[in-house]
Amino acid sequence: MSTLVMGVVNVTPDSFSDGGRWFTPEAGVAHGLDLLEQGADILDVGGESTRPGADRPNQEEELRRVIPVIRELSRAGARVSVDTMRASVAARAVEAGASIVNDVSGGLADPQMALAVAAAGVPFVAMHWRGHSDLMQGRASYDDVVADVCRALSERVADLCARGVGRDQLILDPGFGFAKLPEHNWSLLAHLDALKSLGFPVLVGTSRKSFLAAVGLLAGEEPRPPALRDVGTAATTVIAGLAGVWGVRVHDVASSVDALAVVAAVQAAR
Ligand code: PMM
Repeated sequence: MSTLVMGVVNVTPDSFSDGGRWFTPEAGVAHGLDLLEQGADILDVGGESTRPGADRPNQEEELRRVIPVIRELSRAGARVSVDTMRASVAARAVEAGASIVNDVSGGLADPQMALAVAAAGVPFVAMHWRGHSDLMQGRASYDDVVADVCRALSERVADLCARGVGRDQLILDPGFGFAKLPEHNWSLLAHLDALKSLGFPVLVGTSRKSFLAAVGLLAGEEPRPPALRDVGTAATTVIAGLAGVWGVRVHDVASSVDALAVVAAVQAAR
């Protein structure tokens, strides 16, 4: 099966690459519709920035941000995921039409998440996570990042399944940029096969992340700002597509759709 493109719809004032751009519900919906036109298979709607040091919105504020956008985009026929660490938000989002729950904490931030996902019966993206954004970069230390992330994700699988989540609901994500230094992100990208060998669909979220800021620059050149990381992101989409992952989560949908068409053409020629 070919790799799916999940387009990012951040309804936040402060996400690292696009914070504030689609902050009203109308702007969020219009952006989602635009990403659908560019070829997105899934729209990932989130109301909380996970940028290092970002403040968390309270539950009411998070619901106020995401629910109207999810409702409208679902009504328009989109397959929508909700990017949240709160069980209550996940449950309300599914009622509003979301058909995937994407939790960057893999169910660790809210002890009720597993129950909510088991009850909803929808696919659940469990990402590798080591704590909220104020703490995570202090925890970017690994013996062997690929083995450590695989082990941690296997533990999440065991815990989630013990709490009633079906194995067939799970999608795993190594969590690029979350408690990871650049070398950790490159190792994980180089070893997507190890993640796939856990036996679950894999989601890759490298889009515009800071490890892409300095790649290929000459000495003395400034790191690229997030908006100039889409070519690098598309290159990671090629790598993810060749590895046969389930999906890529990206801000610039058009370039990843093109990148995956190239992957498909090469594979068809083999
Ligand atoms: N990254 C961000 C937010 N949500 N969800 C998953 N599953 N994987 C990710 O890598 C991921 C995510 C942070 O990026 P953003 O602030 O630009 O959305």
